[in-house]
Amino acid sequence: MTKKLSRRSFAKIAGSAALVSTASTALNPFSEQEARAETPMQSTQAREFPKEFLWGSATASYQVEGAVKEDGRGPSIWDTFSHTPGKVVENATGDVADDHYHRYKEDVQLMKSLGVKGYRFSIAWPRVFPNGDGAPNPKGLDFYNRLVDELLANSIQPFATLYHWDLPQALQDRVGGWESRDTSKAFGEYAGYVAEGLSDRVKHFFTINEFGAFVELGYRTGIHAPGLKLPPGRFNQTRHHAVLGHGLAVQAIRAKAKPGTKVGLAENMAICVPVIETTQHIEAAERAARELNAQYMTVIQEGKYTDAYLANAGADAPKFTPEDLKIISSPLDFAGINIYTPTYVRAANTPLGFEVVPSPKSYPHMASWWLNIGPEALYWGPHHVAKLWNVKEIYITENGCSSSDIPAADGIVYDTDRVMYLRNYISQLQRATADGVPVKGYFLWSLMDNFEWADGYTNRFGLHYVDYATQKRTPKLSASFYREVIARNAVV
Ligand code: PNW
Repeated sequence: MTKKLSRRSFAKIAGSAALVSTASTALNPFSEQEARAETPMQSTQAREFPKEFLWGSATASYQVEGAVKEDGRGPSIWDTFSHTPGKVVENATGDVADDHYHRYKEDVQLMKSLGVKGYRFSIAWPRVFPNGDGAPNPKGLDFYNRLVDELLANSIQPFATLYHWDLPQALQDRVGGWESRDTSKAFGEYAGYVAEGLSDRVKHFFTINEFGAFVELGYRTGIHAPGLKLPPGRFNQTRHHAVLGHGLAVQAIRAKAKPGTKVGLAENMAICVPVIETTQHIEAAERAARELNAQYMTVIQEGKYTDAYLANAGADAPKFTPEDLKIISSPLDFAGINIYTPTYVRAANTPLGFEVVPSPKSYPHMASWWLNIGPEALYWGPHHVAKLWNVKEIYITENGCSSSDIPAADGIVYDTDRVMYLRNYISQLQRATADGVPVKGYFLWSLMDNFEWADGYTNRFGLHYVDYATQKRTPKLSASFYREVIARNAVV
């Protein structure tokens, strides 16, 4: 029901604002029932999400689980990489991380108190196949059985990612990891095995998380595991094996999972934002979205590499067969996109009709140097995917940010910058759904602070602050904000 802001309630709000500086420690940001009743609803109502919109949160195995030697788990390339001095800030490792392996029940309660209806987690391949292929380790899948049961008992839908970068070290050693088609094949087999075991309860699987990050950072710049800097030909072939692995996994899941199981991916496409919203620049941004994602999303959706990609790569282009392209473009049920940051595009008189506009030095970013703030990314990302490839079901599989979180005297992190970031991004997502773009859900990265890859524990992305010495989780201000968004199904 619409509730106008009466003069009396306005006076009350203005009055309490004046009190904030002296009374702030007495205000409990987590008892917001009263505040909710007092808030003007008119504008909020106009900013509602579709009725069945699924609000969720996300994590990934190596970033939260710890317990790296337990119950028969084999080593992954991230164990090796993080234990190599100088690779990760402060030589941090995921040996313990958030100890989620033992504390998952407590973590499900954190989700419950946020009100999320979906949890995106990833399965550690080396827990299930310690050697990458061959004999499975039943105790590995048991952990995910327990987690899934706990989620369902708390009315939270499990969304499982099969590869969030923790490749079994055995595959890296034996065949060179994703440099080899053998890894693509092994990934398919592993995916089928997991789907067979979990699809009676898990209805959504993501094959691979962020081709655009793990291949580029792991095999070209060497910033991530396995830390390689391959020359262009071998690098393009590695990209090809990653999308081939995705396609083989889709086929294996279709073959082994219960009917009705849905399959997609979680890709951090370049999100092409028109510099100004005119037809000219919007069309340029659409062309750019196809070309800048040619190696991953475009070939997966269209079953062919773009002419420009192949021509530019020349002799370094990947070697592939028509059969490969068929596998890679196996039909999907939905597309997941991870969205953090915009790529600004303008129309230009170039062969492809667009140009990427570099960011000025003063461009604002969050705590991670790469995390430029551009809320419209959450509008244009889904818009391009729906328009270019006629995708009917889209999930935002990650969105969130790092901030330099420090608990205040009362123990709470007042992360107003994260709230600012989320409010602006979620507003643009609402704009997309209001336009009829079929976005079905949103998973906030991340449920809690965790191992941020090469940045170790220095960059925090969580809605919950984790004290790594005690493993205590404390909700930040942004957790309260997100709970409000979920409760009202609207931007607040
Ligand atoms: C994603 N970049 O990684 C991953 O899926 C998560 O595991 C990660 O914690 C999260 O985003 C935050 O970083 C990225 O350099 C890593 O542009 C690096 C980049 C983008 C995404």
